[in-house]
Formats: sequence, C-alpha cells, structure tokens
Amino acid sequence: MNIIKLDATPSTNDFLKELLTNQFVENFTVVTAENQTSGRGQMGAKWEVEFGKNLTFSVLVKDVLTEINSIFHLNVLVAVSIIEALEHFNIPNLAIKWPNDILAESKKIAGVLIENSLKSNGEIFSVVGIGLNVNQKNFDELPKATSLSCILNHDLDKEAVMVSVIQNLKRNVALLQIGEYDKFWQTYNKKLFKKGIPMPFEGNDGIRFMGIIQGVSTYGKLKVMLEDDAVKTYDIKEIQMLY
Ligand code: BT5
Repeated sequence: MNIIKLDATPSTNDFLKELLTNQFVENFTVVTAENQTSGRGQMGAKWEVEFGKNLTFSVLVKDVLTEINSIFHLNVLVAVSIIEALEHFNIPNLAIKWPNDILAESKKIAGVLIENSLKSNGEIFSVVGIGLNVNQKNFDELPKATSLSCILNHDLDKEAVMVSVIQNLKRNVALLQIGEYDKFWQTYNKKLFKKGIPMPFEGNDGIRFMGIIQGVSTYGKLKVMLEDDAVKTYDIKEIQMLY
C-alpha cells in the first residue's frame, strides 16, 4: 500500500489532486495527515478535528466511474467500506445518513468528500477524502459528532483503522468493476438512517415538510413518502433531513 504520511497540510484531497497534476500516481495511493488546517466538507462546509487524534486521508481511485458506474456508485462503495471497517472494530449501531455521513449511535463518526476529474487522455480520477474520528474524546464544539474511542472507551491504532477501510475499498472497487453493485446498494439501503420513520425535511426552496424515507434509488436519489402517501424522489441538492 502506497501511503504518503504528512504532519500537516491544508487538505489531503487538495494535496493528492496537486500531486496528480505533477506526476504519475499509482492507483489506491493514500495521503494522510496528522492535522488538516483547512479540511473541507461538501459545498464549503468545514471538517474540523483535534490535532493528531483522528484520521483524515484521501485515496486515489482510478477509472471506477464509467458509463455504467455513476458517482453515487462510488459513494455507496465508500460508505459500505467504512461501515465494514467500523464493524470489524466492534462499533455498534452504524447507519448511513444520506448521502454520505456515517453515524454511530446516531452521531457522525465519519464524513466523505469525493472529487472527480477527467484527464486529457480520458481517464477519470476520483479523489476519495475520508474524515474518520478515532481517538478524539471532546466534541463540545460538535455535539452531533462521536469517535471510535468515545464509543469503545479506549484508544485505537489509527493506522490499523485506515488500512482496514482501504483494504475494504480496494476489494469492493474490484467487485464493482465486475458488475457487483447491487449488494452494496442493498447494504447501503439497509443501513439508511431514519428509514421508515416520519422526519422533518427542508426543500431547497426553504419549505419544511414531514416525510418518511423509503430508500435510495440505484443512482442516489432519496425516495420520500409525503403526507398524501405519494412517493417523491429527490436529488442531493434538493432536500435535507432536519436532524
Ligand atoms: C463531510 O462533509 O462530511 C465530508 C468530510 C470529508 C473530510 C475529509 S478529511 C480528508 C479529506 N480532505 C478534506 O479536505 N476533506 C476530506 P459534510 O457532509 O458537508 O459535513 C460537514 C459537516 O460535518 C460540518 O458542517 C460539521 O457540521 C460536521 N463536522 C465537521 N467536522 C466534523 C467531525 N470531525 N466529526 C463529525 N462531524 C463533523
């Protein structure tokens, strides 16, 4: 496993993307940092961690996106790979909050930021950024977050957790490439947070409503049953669950 270890960098995703512009980078190369000074989430959100306590890493996955495999397929694979690793470390009550938050005991334990780029030779490179809380204990600033050590009451070897996620991801990408998407999608749906439970939502027009999550379509749309029993599908930017 090719792992580049850094003390500090603004963002491991940015470091890996920069590396890609300058040199050949092997598939599944990993960049990990003890501290990220400007860790990024989706759409300008920040990823914040205590220095040295957690995992912040990015993995290069080449050519997994094809006409058949969409961005959401990789998203599903990454979420399931993290869940499998956390189960291996005996974390109970894991769930996936659509589209890409990993929760343990209803609190966020990991977040994923996937960024794709098309190279001039037609290759598609996916930079899979993962923030996974391992040994941080104090989450006063982030009351809806947790870590492996908060749940298990002991510290863990961060690298062992990271290696487990990467090994799962490698194996699962190989399975995706031979067409085995369905079982990952089924696991993703099984683990879906608040599925079947009435919850408040907010649309991108600011209007709030109640709905019941039914599942996620193969291409990542959230299926929600509304108060008139009609089932509507929503894209990632169209709706958020208020939780
Ligand atoms: C994410 O965004 O959850 C994606 C996070 C990806 C971070 C990794 S670290 C390695 C790589 N390099 C980067 O620069 N990024 C990636 P989003 O769904 O937008 O969630 C962001 C929200 O999660 C924030 O607005 C906070 O509410 C919350 N949050 C921030 N830090 C957290 C933490 N350590 N644990 C749990 N929740 C956190």
